[in-house]
Amino acid sequence: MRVAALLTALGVSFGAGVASAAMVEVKQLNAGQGGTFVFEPGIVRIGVGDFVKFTASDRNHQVTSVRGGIPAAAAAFNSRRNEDYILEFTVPGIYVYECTSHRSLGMVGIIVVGNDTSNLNAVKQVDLNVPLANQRLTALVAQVTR
Ligand SMILES: [Cu+2]
Repeated sequence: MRVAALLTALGVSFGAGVASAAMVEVKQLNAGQGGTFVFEPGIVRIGVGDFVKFTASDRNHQVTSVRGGIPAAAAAFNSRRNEDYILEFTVPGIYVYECTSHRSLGMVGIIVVGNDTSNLNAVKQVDLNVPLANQRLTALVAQVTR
């Protein structure tokens, strides 16, 4: 996975007839357009097999998938603090993730893969146990089907 991501970053193609994967950047920020302690953009839409690069733009953040907030067939993920994190998304569906350190400050985000919203009802059941985080998540979920 990491080798493939690196090759993609270097612009290496994987051979004739294979569509090249895209890489979308999400910044981990102390402050952005959506307020303080945000991922920006808060919601991104990618194709199956595309990559997201979660850039450690500001310090002391990381990325963790939220239990019950990702497709059943998808693997949970967890990055280290202060590191750029590149992840390939091969299972279609909605992915809710957070910065665990700043969940209480509402630092959550959503990735929609393959325009698949089949786990939308499960995502709507996610409870982050913090009002601000739930408020921001609800606002992002409302954008999923737009
Ligand atoms: Cu954080």
